[in-house]
Amino acid sequence: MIALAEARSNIALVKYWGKRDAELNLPAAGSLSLTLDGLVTRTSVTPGAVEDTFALGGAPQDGQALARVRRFLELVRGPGGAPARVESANNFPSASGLASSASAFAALALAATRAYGLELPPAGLSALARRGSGSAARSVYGGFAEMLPEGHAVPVAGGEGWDVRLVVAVVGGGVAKDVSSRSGMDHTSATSPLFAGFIASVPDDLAAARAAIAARDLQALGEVAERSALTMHASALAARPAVLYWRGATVEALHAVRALRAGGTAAYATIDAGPHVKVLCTDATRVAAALAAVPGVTSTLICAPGPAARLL
Ligand code: 2P0
Repeated sequence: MIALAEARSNIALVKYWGKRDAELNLPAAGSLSLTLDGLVTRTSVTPGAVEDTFALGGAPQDGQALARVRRFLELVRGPGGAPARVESANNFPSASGLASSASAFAALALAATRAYGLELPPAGLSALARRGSGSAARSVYGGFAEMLPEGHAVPVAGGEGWDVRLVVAVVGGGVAKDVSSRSGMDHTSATSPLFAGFIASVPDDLAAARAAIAARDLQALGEVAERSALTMHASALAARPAVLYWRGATVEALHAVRALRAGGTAAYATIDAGPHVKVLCTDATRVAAALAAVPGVTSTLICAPGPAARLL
């Protein structure tokens, strides 16, 4: 059976950074995210091939990319299951800090389970997606989702229909980053004297984010998001040697966000394992214009909350 699924990327407002079990890909702490419309991966899985193949955006993949997809398929089909052809396409740049592994493994989990005749409840699908990529566990759901330290995500109550926006300021044209989030977080947890401080900050930030979503309090949620991202990056910057994802324009965009707030516009920044700055707000037009004026910001993208992963 051929199965086609799509999933959207998500951006964490309380960050995931570090694992407690690399083999099972279990996170060291929880995290909380917003799934985004407009950042979509669409993936088909067709069992019955001679060997596993994986094409991304029409380009055949080998090496690590193919091996990662094959290991994931083996989790779904078990030993002796038929190889499959996997075809995937993103409508946004891969490996650039726009969380393509989140949408990729959420879409693959859904397509692969269906292609091999399995139907998992959302928590099971989320736990499976986590084996591919931790952040993918959250993209199984639409809107706000919380990753539990146990290893699967759950929806966060109260955020349904809340009209927030996330404005992405793309820094440096979306070129591939040189340190993957996986190696960046592993190196941070292994060497940074500030990593324990980041992990200790997560439970309170999760509680504050949940309360802010329930109250639809953008300022409270934004303040949590900004401090969680900066605490995560502080831990990475203190790794030995440092993990530095920022470019000059990243810092200038942070200043632009502060200037927006000083001028009365609600805007709060988060940054992932790349140079881009993502800004939580409601007045997306004003925020995007301010970010577009920052030298080194090459484009902006306005994202609304997006729906759950789904079969097509
Ligand atoms: C997050 N990031 O919470 C954090 C913040 C990047 C910065 O989740 O090793 O690609 O595949 O589980 O999911 C990116 O990490 O890592 C990520 P793996 P993943 O969104």
